Amino acid sequence: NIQGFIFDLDGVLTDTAEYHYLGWQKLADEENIPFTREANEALRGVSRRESLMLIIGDRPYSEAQIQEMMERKNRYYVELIENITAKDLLPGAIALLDELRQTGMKIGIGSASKNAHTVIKRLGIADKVDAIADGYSVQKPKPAPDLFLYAAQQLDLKPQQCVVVEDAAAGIEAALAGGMWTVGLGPVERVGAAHVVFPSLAGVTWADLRAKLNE
Ligand code: B16
Ligand code: MG
Repeated sequence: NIQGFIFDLDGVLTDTAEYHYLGWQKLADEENIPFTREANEALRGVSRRESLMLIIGDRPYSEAQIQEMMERKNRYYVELIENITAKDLLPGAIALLDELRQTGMKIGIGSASKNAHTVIKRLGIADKVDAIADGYSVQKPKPAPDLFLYAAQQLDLKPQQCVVVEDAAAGIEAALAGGMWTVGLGPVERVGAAHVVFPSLAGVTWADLRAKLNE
């Protein structure tokens, strides 16, 4: 039976994708690499290095240059997320978090971001979260199950006792590989592999989830 929820951060509780986009766009412009808002969609839930690799393609950059570009983009990003407040929580996020806590569920965060702690603090939800797995927690990024398994371990739960809420295909894949229940947010073309799919968290209650997960 379900005893905990692990939430992805970007695209589920808040929308930092826009800030990631602005950071990557500035870097790409400086490097004269074509990049668009549409291209940024493919970077959802993808690690920082993997994102850069997708942007630079087969351009011959050295490892030192790659490191420098990752740091540069992160400086732009960190500057942008300084302005995040509770207003940046996505619709339905706080209501579901609070309801789940009231039913006694443990709450974890499973984010690929190395800035997850900062974002969680700025959103004002640090005291609603029992464990955070972030970009520093494990080596292998999603779609490997490692990040979510780490979060479950931190919550002291077995994978099959956890529900992962994700907006990225790689995140759903990771959670399924880890043996967890999955809730996909967004279009079926992206998160259709999940046990349950909703357009967003707006209006989603524990009763809805329990019914659909056959608890
Ligand atoms: P950072 P999530 C992911 O967050 C973002 O969706 C992705 O765009 C970003 O590249 C990745 O975190 C790494 O973030 O550069 O801050 O370490 O969806 O896993 O919460
Ligand atoms: Mg995400």
